[in-house]
Parts: sequence; structure tokens; C-alpha cells
Amino acid sequence: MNKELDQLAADNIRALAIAMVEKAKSGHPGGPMGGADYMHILYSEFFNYDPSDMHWPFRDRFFMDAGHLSSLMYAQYYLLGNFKKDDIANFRQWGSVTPGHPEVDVARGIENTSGPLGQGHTMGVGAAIAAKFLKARFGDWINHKVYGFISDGGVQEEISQGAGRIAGHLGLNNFIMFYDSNDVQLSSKTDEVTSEDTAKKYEAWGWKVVTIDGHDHEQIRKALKDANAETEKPTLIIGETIMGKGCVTADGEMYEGYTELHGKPIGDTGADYEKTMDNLGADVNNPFDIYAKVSDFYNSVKDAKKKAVDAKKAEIQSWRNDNEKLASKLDMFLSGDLPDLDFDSIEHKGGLATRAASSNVLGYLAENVENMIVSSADLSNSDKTDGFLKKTTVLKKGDFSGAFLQAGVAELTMATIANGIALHGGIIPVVATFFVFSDYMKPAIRLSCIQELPVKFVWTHDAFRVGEDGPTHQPVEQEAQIRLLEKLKNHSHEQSFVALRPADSQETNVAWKMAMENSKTPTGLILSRQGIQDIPSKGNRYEDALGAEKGGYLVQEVADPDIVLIANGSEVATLVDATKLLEEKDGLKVNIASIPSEGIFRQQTKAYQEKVIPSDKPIFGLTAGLPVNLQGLAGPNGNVFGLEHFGYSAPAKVLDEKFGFTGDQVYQQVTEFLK
Ligand SMILES: Cc1ncc(C[n+]2csc(CCOP(=O)(O)OP(=O)(O)O)c2C)c(N)n1
Repeated sequence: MNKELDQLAADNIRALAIAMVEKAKSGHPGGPMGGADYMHILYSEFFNYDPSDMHWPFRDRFFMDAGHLSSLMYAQYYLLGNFKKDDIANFRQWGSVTPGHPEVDVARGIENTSGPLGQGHTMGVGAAIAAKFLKARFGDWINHKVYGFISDGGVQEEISQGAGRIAGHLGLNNFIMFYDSNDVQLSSKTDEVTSEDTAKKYEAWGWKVVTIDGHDHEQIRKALKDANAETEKPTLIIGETIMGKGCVTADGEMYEGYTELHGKPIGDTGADYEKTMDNLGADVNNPFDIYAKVSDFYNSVKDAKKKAVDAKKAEIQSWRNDNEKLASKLDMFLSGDLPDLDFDSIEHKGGLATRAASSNVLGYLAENVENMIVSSADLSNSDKTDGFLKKTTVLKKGDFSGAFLQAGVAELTMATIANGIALHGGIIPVVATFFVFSDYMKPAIRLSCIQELPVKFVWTHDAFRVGEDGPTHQPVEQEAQIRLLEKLKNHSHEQSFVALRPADSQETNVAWKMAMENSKTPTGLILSRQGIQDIPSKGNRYEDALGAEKGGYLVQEVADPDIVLIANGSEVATLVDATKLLEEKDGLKVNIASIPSEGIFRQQTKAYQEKVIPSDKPIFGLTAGLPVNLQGLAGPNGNVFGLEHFGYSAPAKVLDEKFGFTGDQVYQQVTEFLK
């Protein structure tokens, strides 16, 4: 502990952060200047990790919520050697590893992508849940911490209600969050938008809350020490900080706490960049230099961290020696590999809703995959994740031996927590709700895609056949929205999302197989509320349904068909009904295709696509969503019948008739189309 050195290091972080913004001519300098003291104390004295093994699974994790403070992280990690001078100098530039908002990059200490306020700390809550889950199975030696960093904006975002409630309710004492409370946000002071008592709010959720001067190193130290010793509750450290701490004008007057310091280069504000750099002890001509004393100090910090981790690794090794079986299970969890699974063995009664088939699959997975956390937003008996729940218990404060997270009515929180669980590693997260409420999850789905996380989304009650609950509960446009993500590539140049809407029970088995085997991107399963007649098979229906792995396949195939009917989900069974009439009444030869994922289907060879949907045949598509779901597949000469209005409250069978979705009506439409 060296007061002068600590001040120097914090000022070095400030200078680096504002120099990055100044050079990039854009960014957020004021916040990093406020958060620098906390970061320096946290990283130099508390944060455990191995600088030579950044992916070490038992490292502490830092989850940034305020992604606009990226320069704060880059500056801190530059002192620790994670970034090079060039990286820092190329902040926000094409091809740099220092993008405007942090993008997950574990090798450099960036645990999560952030920027959309509120999600970063909620992912941290997910990571803390993951750590508790592993600890419950492998022992108390798993005791790493998750550190969150939040700002006024994150606290105001609605998702913080869910994250705060769940972290408190579950007693996540391994989650320690710093709140950079500088009373300034983007376009106003915070007192213009809120008069809440944030400390009381978090206390009410079951957090331990301490309010400190966020620039006082001794107070930061004590708060972090106490938080690390806390055994029952998550901790919120409210650090009262000053936006733009250290800024001065051209006349050398202090210029701190102004809203304009939030989001533009210091030189474009009332403060003076050169004078401010000078005030921070930096050389304005070499703005990306690390001060000599700070450099020496951080080298010793890294050595000390390595030594501490070496000791921890030795402790883990002796646990491994004594617990070989458990250790290999842990390795299996962390590898991301699946045990051998036989989806063909999962049996169903005839004519099940695909949500009920999914329930059977989840029951099977509960018995065969030990590292899943399944979660529902208070709909487990409707979305049928209860198939999993019946074979496990819910996660509770002090007892993480179960594998089911009752998230409460908080879809965005739940999905974001799942992202955090996936980021932590070792556990496969599944989240479920009604399809119509996928709207509430969209920001998290997007971050799931961007971060390439293998989260499984289960969406049931997939169409107007929800029935009596009416238009608010009947999805129409949701499938089209979700499928847009199938068309969007992630930074690994892969389809960023896989959306699967299986046609019947056996195709649901296959869809789950695909979801579980997809370790590269999120997958969504879109499932029916109502029972569906099983698709007929001449042989083994499961074997047939494996065609879904190509995104689409023929469930009925004849030579030289007169027409090809295409659909996904429950509309495939409706096409089977209509086909009987087309064959019996009109003697037509009909092919039927089930296309559970257009995205995957598009990845197949042109020849395969042509075999399933020939361009020289009439194509008729049926969808309970917007016609656009199938128009691309049906092609310019095809015809798609879908829903082009919100639904209405009535029994599902009545709606089928009113909207034209019975086998008879579809038969009529097809004959009309063929005229
Ligand atoms: C969901 C979301 N909405 C809006 C923004 C745009 N935005 C970036 S920072 C910010 C407010 C910043 O205030 P605060 O969190 O207090 O950060 P500080 O001003 O202290 O840097 C806003 C609205 C965002 N990044 N995410």
C-alpha cells in the first residue's frame, strides 16, 4: 500500500482513458476518470486471475455494465499487460482490439460484450449463479468472485430490477458490484430523472449496501474487503464519484462534474486537454506511456497474482488427486462436450403438442445432462419446462444443488442471466416463456447472437392457436422477427441464430438434438400449445425427422409432383390433411416439405434445396405467422397463405376456421392457386 503510488496509478488510468478518446475524437472520458480509483484498487489488491492463463476457469470475473466506459477497462488492462500501446492508440478504429464498446475477449480480460445498459451487470449475476452451481457440485474450493460495475444508466434500466431481485433472493454473496454514482448521465443530471434512494432499494432486495467516497482508496479497500468476507448477500458498493475527476481549464481551474464531460473528447469541453493531462502527471506528447513507477508496480502486481494463483492451482490439483471421478466430470462440464445422448429413445404418446414433446425431452435431459440450468419466467407448467423441474429442484439461497431457476416474471432478466451463465462456462443454459414474450427478451437474444453464446430459448404457444387468451398472447410477427437473425451473420461469419419450429413430436426430438449440439450460437425452439397429429412415416419417423438437420426436408415425396406444399411447425400436419383431399378428390401428386429452419436450409447445396423445393413446380406455403415467413422459400411464382392481422380471442378450432387454416380450407386455397 503506497498512497502516492496508488494516486499515480489512478491518474495514469485517467490520462490513458482521456488520451484514447482525444485521439479517436470520440468516446466517453468523464466516466473513466470517476471510476479509475476503484479499478486500480480492485485490480491491484483484490482481483484474482492468472496473467499467463487468462482462460483459467476459476478466475475472478469482471462484468462491465457501462460499456461506454470501455476506455477505463482498456487503460486498466493495459497497465496489466493485456493490451499493447498500439491497441490503446487505435481505440475505436477498424480492426483494433479496442472497439468503442467492449466486445467479449477473455484473453484480454473482457468477459462480456456491453453497451446496452443494464445487461452487463445482469450477465454478471448469471455468472455468479454459474459459479454457485459448480461450487455446490464440486466443493467449496470453487470460490471465485464476480465483480460488476454499474453506472446511473444501468441502475435506471428496468432489467436492474430483475437482476437485483434475483441476486438478493438467491443470496449471491459471490457477486460484488460497484456503482459509479456520479450524479451525471448523458443528457442531464440524475436528480432530473430520479429521486429514489438506491441504497434502500438494493437493501430491500436483500443486498448488503455500503456507500463510500469513490475516490478514497482506503474506503474502497475496506468496502472490497468487507464484500469479500460477506457470506450471505451480494454487495453493492455505492461509490460517490465525480464525473471528469481531474479535469482542469486552460487557466488551471478545476472543471469537474459537468454533464458535457460524459461523452466527448475533453478538448471539446470547457476543460483543457493539455492542462488536464498535465494535471494528471502525463506527458501530452507521449500520452500512451505508462508512468515508470506505475509500470514497475504493475509488474510486481502481476507476479503476485501469478504466485497466488499457483497456490490455488496446487490446492485444486490435490482436490483432483483425491476426487478423480468428480474431476473428470468437472472437465467434461468445462469442455462444453455433451455426454452420449440418444434422442431416438425419447418416447411420446401420439398427437402431442410439441411443447409436451419438449417436456419429455427435457425430462430425458434432466437425467442425462448434469450441467444444465433450465429457467422459466413463471410459466414452467405452461411452457412445459416442468418436465425438467420434476426431476430436479429449484436453485435457492444456500442450496444450489438443484438445476432449475425460477426467474419470476422477468423475461429479459432471465435471458440475460442465461447469457451470463454461458459466458461463465461449464453450464448449458435453457430459458423458456411464451413465444409472444420473446419480444421482452429481444435485447438479450441480440447479445446472445453477438457474443455467440449457445443459449437455448424455448418458446411455446407459438401461434394464434393459443386461442382464448386473445391477440396479446397470439404471436403473429414473432417468427418473422426471430428469423431475421437467421439471416444475420456473426463475427465468425456464421448464421447468428438458429430458429427451429418442429412439425411434430419426433421432429421436436431432432430439434432438441440440434439445439444441444449447437455449441456455436443460440438456438430457439418454437413450439405449439395445441396437440398435433404426428406426421405419417413409411418407416421410422425419428429417422425421417433427422432431415430437419438440413433445415428442411420432404415428409412426403412422390415422383414428379404436381405441387409442393411447404410449412413448418403445426402447419405441416394441416398440409398433410389438405394433401389427402388433393389426392383423393383431384388425383394430384403432392410433395410436402417441413422447413423448421430456413437459415439452415439455405446452407444446403443448391441441388438439395432444389430437390426439396423445385423451382419448376408450383409451390404453396402455409404459415400461421406473417406470409413473409415462407415467401422467400416459395419464390416469385409461389403462393403463401399466412396471417396478416392480429388474432382474436376464441377457441383454437374456431380460429382455425375463421382464419382459413383447416385442412378443407387449405385444400380449397391450393386448388384455387392451381387454376
Ligand atoms: C439501453 C441503452 N440505452 C441508452 C444508451 C445510451 N447511453 C449511453 S451512456 C448513457 C447514460 C450514461 O449515464 P451513466 O450511466 O450515469 O454514465 P456516465 O454519464 O456516468 O458515464 C446512455 C443513455 C445505452 N448505451 N444503452
